[in-house]
Amino acid sequence: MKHFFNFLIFNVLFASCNSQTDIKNQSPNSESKPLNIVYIMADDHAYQAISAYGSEISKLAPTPNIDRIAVGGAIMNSVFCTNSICGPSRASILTGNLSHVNGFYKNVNGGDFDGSQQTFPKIFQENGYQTAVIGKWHLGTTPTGFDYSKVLVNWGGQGTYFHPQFSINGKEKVKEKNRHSTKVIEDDCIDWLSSRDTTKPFMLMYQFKVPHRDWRPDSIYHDLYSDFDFPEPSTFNDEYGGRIAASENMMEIENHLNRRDLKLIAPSGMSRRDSMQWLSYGDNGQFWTPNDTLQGMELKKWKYQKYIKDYLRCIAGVDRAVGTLLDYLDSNGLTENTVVVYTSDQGFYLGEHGWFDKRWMYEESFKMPFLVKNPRLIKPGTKSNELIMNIDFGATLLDFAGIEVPKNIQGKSFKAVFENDNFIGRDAVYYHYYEYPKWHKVQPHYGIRTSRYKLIHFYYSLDTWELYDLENDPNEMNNIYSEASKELIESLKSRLADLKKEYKDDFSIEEMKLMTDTVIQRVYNEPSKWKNKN
Ligand code: SGN
Ligand code: CA
Repeated sequence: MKHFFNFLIFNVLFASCNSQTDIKNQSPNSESKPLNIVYIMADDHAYQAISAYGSEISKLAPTPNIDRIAVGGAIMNSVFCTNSICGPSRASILTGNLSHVNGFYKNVNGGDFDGSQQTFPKIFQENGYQTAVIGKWHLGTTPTGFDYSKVLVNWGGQGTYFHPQFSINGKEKVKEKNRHSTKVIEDDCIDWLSSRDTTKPFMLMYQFKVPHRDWRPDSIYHDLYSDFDFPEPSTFNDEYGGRIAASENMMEIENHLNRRDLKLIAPSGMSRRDSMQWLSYGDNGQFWTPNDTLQGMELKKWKYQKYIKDYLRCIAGVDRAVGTLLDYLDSNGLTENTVVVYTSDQGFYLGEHGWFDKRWMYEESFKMPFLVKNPRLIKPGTKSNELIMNIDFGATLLDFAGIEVPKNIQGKSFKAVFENDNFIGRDAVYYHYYEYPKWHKVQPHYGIRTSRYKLIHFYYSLDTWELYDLENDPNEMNNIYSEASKELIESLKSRLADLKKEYKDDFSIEEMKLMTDTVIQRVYNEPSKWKNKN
């Protein structure tokens, strides 16, 4: 217990010493024009749904504009999230620190992000950059470190696809009446870029709500992909043998998609409360079928097609919006001196293991898509398998811009990957997920992944280890923990212990369970004074 509260004190000290960092006014670099940054992030965009990554479904639903970033720059194949849910990933990206250090480690009962901490946008701002964040934020507190913010605030900070509500600079609230959320964010970004102070460089965070559950595309995409079906992934009918934690999940396409997800319409005449209940039927595994003849495997396949098509239709909107931005940079002479990143707050399941959602340290939700263009540095068509974590993003962007990277963050710049063919980076990445049981009943776990192996410990109401050989079993269907050599397990456990120490995450199991159980109220989300106003 004492140790757990030490962790809170540690954060406070950390935050106050961070604010002392003085890295003012280093010149952006030797080139005549300063380097701008556009950081684009979607919500729950799986790498399998970006055609640059080459999956079968992405061949049928390509993303030509997002791919332009990879063509003109680099595609990173081994970028990992350190806690695969929305707020925690965003907090780690902003601070360069793991969840237990920045304090935002759960979405549910996890409180609000402490915006007084050092973040990479603040450092850009202190170095003369104009900074803005537009779109999804989902951290409760008003964004800090930005000259301009316009972020989604309704539906618990998730925002909605239609009639989304935004807060501008934490003061003014606006509700969109007509446009789909992607279109609003797309237009707002171009408006901000067009009206910016052109005497200063800029750092813009362009963050979409899509393709988050419940996957509602703009009506202009309703007919897309309606004349064919997408193939199901090879692990679609996984039965979770040898993986107890996975077998307890509540995120199966077959059993946990609700009526709202599949766009059923509640019977007319119901009260709002009853219709909400009717629509969320299925969340807890309640059986339903849209018509009595659709049953069994046919029903599961039907659900998958509904899900994947709406998901990919949402992506079509993002791809368009990325194209709009890239075209704007081209036609305003900005392409050569602007870094463009495309990523997602975490990965996502598109039917692999029979799932939707994220959270697990298994590849599809652990791995983040990451495409980056920096015309001054990165050779077009670069491919990298370097092991990167989301805590590295801010450091790398600062480093690209020639701004000193603070020493007191856990992330590291990976700029050298693009400069030096012999660069030796990390030998392993670290992961820790805490939220339980809501949503989707994923047991808290931590682990280590090297380029070949992955070792996971589920510790909350289980005590089980899993080990995967990613070279021979890339789909992680075969937990080899009980049959692997003692030497292999010992060497991975010893490296994992080193990482826990290095990242100051060496709490006892009891303390970690307490972190899961601790209820930290949200204070800032949807201030009550807004609730009844339009
Ligand atoms: C909502 C979703 C969950 C999802 C979480 C977290 N349910 O609660 O399915 O896992 O968000 O997503 S919903 O029925 O309300 O859509 S995250 O991206 O914010 O982490
Ligand atoms: Ca997310």
